[in-house]
Amino acid sequence: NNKEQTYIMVKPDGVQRGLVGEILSRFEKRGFKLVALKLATPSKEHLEKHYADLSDKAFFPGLIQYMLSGPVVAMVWEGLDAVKTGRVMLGATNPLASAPGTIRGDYALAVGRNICHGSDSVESANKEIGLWFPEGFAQYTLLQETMIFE
Ligand code: YYY
Ligand code: MG
Repeated sequence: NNKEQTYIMVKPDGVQRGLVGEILSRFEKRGFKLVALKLATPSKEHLEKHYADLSDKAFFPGLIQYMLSGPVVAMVWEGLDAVKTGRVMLGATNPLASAPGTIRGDYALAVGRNICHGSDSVESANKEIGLWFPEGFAQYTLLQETMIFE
């Protein structure tokens, strides 16, 4: 099957606006398995690595400054097609283009304050999981798994 892991992060604006529980809850209720979770205060260097692909963009300095403005909640979620489905749950990068029902479409307006991050490919997910959780994470069985997966 396509069981994957994806890196999902509540950005500083999402934490400040009290949306951590809401975002966690959406992934839990969808049936994904929480495999890692922490409140983190990453360094500038760490964030520059996370967003390395965007380093030549005009918005990059502002993006890094915003990401440094407060703690973030770093998570890894596992399940069927987790990377693609995670992106669908987040909505489009620009919240003005995000469908209602998505996290950004329900809670955000501005591209530079779009409250959450999700890996865009399995390759990026593996890179991001390694960057944010070098300590690794606990293995456990999700007891409701037979009710979620065929
Ligand atoms: O993966 P995703 O977060 O949806 O978008 P990216 O193209 O990877 O850009 C990362 C991040 O940069 C985006 O979530 C907001 C910010 N950003 C911006 O401030 N202005 C843009 N025109 C594009 C992206
Ligand atoms: Mg991206």
